[in-house]
Amino acid sequence: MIHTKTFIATLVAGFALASASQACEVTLRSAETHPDGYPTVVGVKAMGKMLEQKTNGKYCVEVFHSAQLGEEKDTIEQTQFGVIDLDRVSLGPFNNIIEVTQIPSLPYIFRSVDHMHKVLDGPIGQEILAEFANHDLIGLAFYDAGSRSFYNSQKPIKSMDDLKGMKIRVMQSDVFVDMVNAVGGNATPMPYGEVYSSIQTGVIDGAENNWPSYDTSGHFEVAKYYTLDQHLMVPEVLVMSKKTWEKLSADEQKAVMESAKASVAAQRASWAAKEKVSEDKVRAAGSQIITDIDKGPFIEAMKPVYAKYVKSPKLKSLVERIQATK
Ligand code: GTR
Repeated sequence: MIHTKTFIATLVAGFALASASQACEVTLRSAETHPDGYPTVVGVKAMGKMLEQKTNGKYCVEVFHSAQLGEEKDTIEQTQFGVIDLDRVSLGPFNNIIEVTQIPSLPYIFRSVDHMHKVLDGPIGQEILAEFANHDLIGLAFYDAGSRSFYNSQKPIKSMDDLKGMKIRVMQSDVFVDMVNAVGGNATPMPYGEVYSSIQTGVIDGAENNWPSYDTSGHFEVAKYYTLDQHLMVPEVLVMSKKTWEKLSADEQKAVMESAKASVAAQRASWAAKEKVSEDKVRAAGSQIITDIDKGPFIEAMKPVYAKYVKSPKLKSLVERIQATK
């Protein structure tokens, strides 16, 4: 939190054209790996605007996009310590910290985007968000991230055989390491910001992500074979540091929660539009998109991953409840 000195605030408030974030009393710092304009940035900015209105200009949010505050794993720690107020991250980097986040991160757990929305917008989503409180964080809302598919610099992947021995970057999560190894690849966990140069220099052969990330990271420039196997649908999550949360009054906490929930619509709309724009862009740039792929063997190969991660009665029942959600 940054408390702007009163005299500066008064001065700035006097300018009709002063931006909202300059005029507010307390600026909450939000970490973000993607560049400005990315749907998650749109979502968090919408949240900040609503919060500012609800608190009559007391609180605003500044998004430090493009990994200005560091890679996701590090920003999570800093948010736990209270150095960062808000963090928009994929659920993936939480997998090794908060066990329950492994479940919505399992391959092929969601049948469709609609199914994922039904699960996350209902009691299951709330239960998962509530778990963050045991880890110095407050889970505020889930955002969309479409589905992730494999891409590489070497050759078109049409079957699991083609993946054999290929070095594929995954997020820093054991679930994803096991997932890639289960389909015959050689999983290499690393931060997002290192992927471009690692593909370029041949340290890895490829990675996996959704259309907008494949586009805005520039990975399509160095890995032009994109196989639409859609093995993951990992939601994004917006969290607040518990340290920041505890400094707020009950009314202010309510305003934060309501603003975060309300920003989901803006993020989803931005996401749907961006997915199409990014897909068109990478196709036009010469990416080869492999769509004639049989997902059956990939789904089958994930069984040991489920067996390894879905062990306790609690997690088993969670998987069953997700699958039973219509
Ligand atoms: C993106 C996600 C980011 C980051 C990235 C990654 O789809 O939006 O938060 O997790 O994937 O692969 O590291």
